[in-house]
Amino acid sequence: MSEITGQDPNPLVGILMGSKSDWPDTMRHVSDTLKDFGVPHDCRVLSAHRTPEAAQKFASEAAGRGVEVMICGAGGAAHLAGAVAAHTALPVLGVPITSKLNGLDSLLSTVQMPAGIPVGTLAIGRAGAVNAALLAIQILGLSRPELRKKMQQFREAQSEKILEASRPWDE
Ligand code: RP5
Repeated sequence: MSEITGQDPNPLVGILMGSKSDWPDTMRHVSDTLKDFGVPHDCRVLSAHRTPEAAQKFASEAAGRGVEVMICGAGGAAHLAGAVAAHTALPVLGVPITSKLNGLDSLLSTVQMPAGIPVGTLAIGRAGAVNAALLAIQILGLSRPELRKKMQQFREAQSEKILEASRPWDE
């Protein structure tokens, strides 16, 4: 299993995952995407159930550390994003991890928040992890023109790749 990376002392994005097992297939893609955009982030393994006090502390101290967006990934009875959202007014994005029930349990546990405490829930697995990072960058980009520019370049490169794939048939 690859080492968990991304422990910047001055993070703009705080990343929590319920278990080390969430890293290699899923949460690694959050960190990799943020790295591609040069966004400092702090990745930790903390669980809503196994380490509730530590997860609460991280959530309630995040804004004071300069964090502007939280991303939480958990699988199964995935309560981490909701538990974090209960302890911070920062925007919280949830990534449902693929599980023994193919992630449907994780998705429903993350998305079905009661009115009043929102969690922005992304897709199950890698797509959700990449998109959570991209959405966090878009949120940060509201006050950072350089990130908006990088996002525009990313989208242009992405479109070009798709068009490139269909070029042999166009000719
Ligand atoms: C959740 O339980 C974690 O987020 C993980 O997806 C799942 C299984 O954890 P491990 O048993 O692999 O540590 O809390």
